[in-house]
Amino acid sequence: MAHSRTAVLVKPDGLQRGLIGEIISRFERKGLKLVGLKMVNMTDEMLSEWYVEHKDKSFFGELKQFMGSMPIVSMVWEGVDAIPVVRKLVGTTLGREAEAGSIRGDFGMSQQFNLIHASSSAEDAQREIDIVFDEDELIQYSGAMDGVIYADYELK
Ligand code: FUP
Repeated sequence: MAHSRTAVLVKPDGLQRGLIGEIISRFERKGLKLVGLKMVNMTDEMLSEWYVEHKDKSFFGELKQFMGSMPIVSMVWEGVDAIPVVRKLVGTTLGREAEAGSIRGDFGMSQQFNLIHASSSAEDAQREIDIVFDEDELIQYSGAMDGVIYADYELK
């Protein structure tokens, strides 16, 4: 099982709520590996590409305005099945219905102010990573704990 990568953004509300450490900590303790991290002011152009699937929706403009209003913290996490694993830790879109124990379920009430974004497919992950990160900003290193997080056959 090859490791895959997923993109995470802590949105302006997550930054203002002081949840950066909490969110990083949840992914770390799960066993995911951080391979990219930076703070970014998302431009309208970046956000139009990021949310291209929503470009015809009524909330598109408002969503971009919110996401561009303050810095976001962008991350790339790596692990076996990283995309669905991170989606599960993040929880469903509407905070007040999201599962208790998930990030949105534990900290959010809103649909738009739902604290965090996580890639939903391999294609989205690659596209989203490319919007925010240059290739040399993604750091390759061996995870010292891989041998206790995964069995050997899971790393092949
Ligand atoms: P998710 O994959 O859970 O982040 O959610 P979606 O792709 O369905 O939605 C993308 C973003 O649009 C979410 F952060 C919430 C936001 N949104 C609105 O702001 N208004 C809406 O009516 C629906 C979604």
